[in-house]
Formats: sequence, C-alpha cells, structure tokens
Amino acid sequence: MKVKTMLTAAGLVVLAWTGMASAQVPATTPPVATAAANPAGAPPQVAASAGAAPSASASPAATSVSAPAVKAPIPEFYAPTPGIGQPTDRIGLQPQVTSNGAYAAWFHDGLLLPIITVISLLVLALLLWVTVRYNRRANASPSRTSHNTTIEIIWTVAPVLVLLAIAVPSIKLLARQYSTPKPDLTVKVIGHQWYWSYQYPDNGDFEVVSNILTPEQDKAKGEPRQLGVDARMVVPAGAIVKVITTSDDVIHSFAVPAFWIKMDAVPGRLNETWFKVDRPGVYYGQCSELCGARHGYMPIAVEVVRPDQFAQWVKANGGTMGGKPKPAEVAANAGAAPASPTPSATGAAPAASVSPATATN
Ligand SMILES: [Cu+2]
Repeated sequence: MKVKTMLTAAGLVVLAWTGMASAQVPATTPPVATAAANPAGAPPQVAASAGAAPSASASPAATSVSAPAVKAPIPEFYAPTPGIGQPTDRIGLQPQVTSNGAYAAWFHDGLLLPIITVISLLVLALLLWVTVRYNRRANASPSRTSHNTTIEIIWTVAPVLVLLAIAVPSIKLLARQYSTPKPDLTVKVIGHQWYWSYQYPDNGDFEVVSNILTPEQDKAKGEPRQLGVDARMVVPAGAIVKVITTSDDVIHSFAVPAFWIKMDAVPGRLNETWFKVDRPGVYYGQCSELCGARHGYMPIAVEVVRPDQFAQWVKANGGTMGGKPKPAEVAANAGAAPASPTPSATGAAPAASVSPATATN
C-alpha cells in the first residue's frame, strides 16, 4: 500500500518534470517572430534592412512620410567594434567609456581586488601557520592565554581602516551615479515584454521601437550574437544624456555595462540615470531583470554618434532638433517638450512627454 502510493507519487513527479521540460522548449527556439508575438498595441516594427542600412542618403525623404507603417530605413552610422561595448572572452569588466565607469573600474580593479587578494592570502597564511605550528604533535601543551590587548586592538582597528578605505570611494561613486548633471538630452526608455522603446521628448517626442534581430540578420549585419536590434537608441557624443526608465508591463532593467549603468524599469514609476560618452560607436546591453519567457531576447543597442549624425537620425525619425545640445536649450522648437529643467528635479521633470499611465509619480 505504502509502496504503491510512493510509486504513484514518483510517477507524478516524473510526469510533471517531463511536462515542464517540454514546455520550456519553445523558449529556446530562435527569436524569429518577435513583432508578431507582441501584444496587439505594439507599434509596427521598422523594416530591418540587413546590411544595407547605413545609407545616409535615404533619410531626408523619410520626414515627409507621416503614416507610421511605411518608414524609410533609419540610418545607422557605426558598426560594432569587437571588444568594446560588448561581451568578449576577457575576464573582468568591459572597457568603460564613461567617467563613472572609469572610476568604478579603478575602484574594482585598483582597490577592491588588491584588498581582497591581500586579505585572502593573509588568512590563508594564518591558517597554514596555525595548522603546522600549533597542532597537537608540534605543540603538545598549549598556552592558556585568554587576553592580549595589543592584538585585540590590532584586529579591531585594522578592519575598520580597511572598511573606511573602501567606503569613501564607494560612496563617492554612488553619489556620482545618482546626481545627474544638467542634461543635454533626455531619453525615456520603456521596457515591454519583450522589447524596448525609446522616446525623445526634447526632439519632438518621437518614439523608436527596438526589437531583436534574428540570428541570420545578426550574421548578415555583423552584429554580436543576440545583441543586434532593428532600431538602436541613438545619442550624440559628448552630451550628457539623462535616461528615464519605466515599463509598460512588468519590471525590466535597462543596463549597458560599458556605460556603468543599470536602472530598473518599473511600471508606474520613473527612475533616472545618466551617462556621457565621448567615443562614437555602438554599445550593447541586455535587460537585467527577469521579465518573462523572452527576457533573454530584448537586447539594448546604444549608438553614440556625432552631433550632425544625430540631427540626421532625428530627422529620419520624424523628430525635430530643438536647440543645440548645449546652451540654447530654450523652448526653441515649436510644440516640442520644454527643455528639462534642473538636474535635481525628480523624474517627473519632462512631464510633457510622460504618458498618462506612468505620470502618476
Ligand atoms: Cu527583462
């Protein structure tokens, strides 16, 4: 009787397990029909022009097209650089292209790693010493000492000093990450199951929908595996970019390792981070908060371009260039969102662009 129930239970477990295993298979199939799988409200996918995309000449005509369904190919200016802005075989952090990233990389490689190496070696040496010198055979009658003021002071003060040495640069880095300087450009990043969209409130509030490419398209375009997208997030080089993250459905996380940024995208909330990159190029990231079955198939590609290329790209997307990215940021462009004011203001600043659903904060 007992045996029988156990057998049935075991059978059930096996059944459940095989069921789960087969249910997981679809998730690992290649990400082909992303757009088709999107919810009905998803904006149409921009035609992924394999390889031929970076033709700058195609862009000006695009502005006259008003129907969102027929968009001319959006220009892409840079090809990815191996080893920069994307994962490689190297051990350690990706080469950092922002000042915060450089500081953090120094903090990690120049301070934390040496400290933990020294501490680990010290502890290992102490352990070996105790094992060899004070085992029962080598030290038959142990000392009865229970207090030693000197050594007690040392092993209290030394860790405090180590912690202080770590805390000061650590808090400095945190402060740098959280205090956005006066931005030259604001991009609102919205996570969706399972793609990203980017809104440009300073440039006529157009939106770019960014879907993953198929493996074949990745190969044809020379994109790193599973990181290529059909529409990149484009920003000008040398500009301070304020990134506002939010979500359409569940919690996602916008992360670009080479910029040292990672910010949760939470439905109904606006989070904020920033970066400034001087080197033009393409930098990749991924959603970094488990958000469902295709979490692994919503890559991020940020293209940093020259200001004139940025203007061209904005035009091709039907946007406007209101004011130069630096000083004259007065509400120059007709009907465009007002330039985002103080950097200290919370995410609610560029309220003109915030959709009703997310404006609650
Ligand atoms: Cu995700």
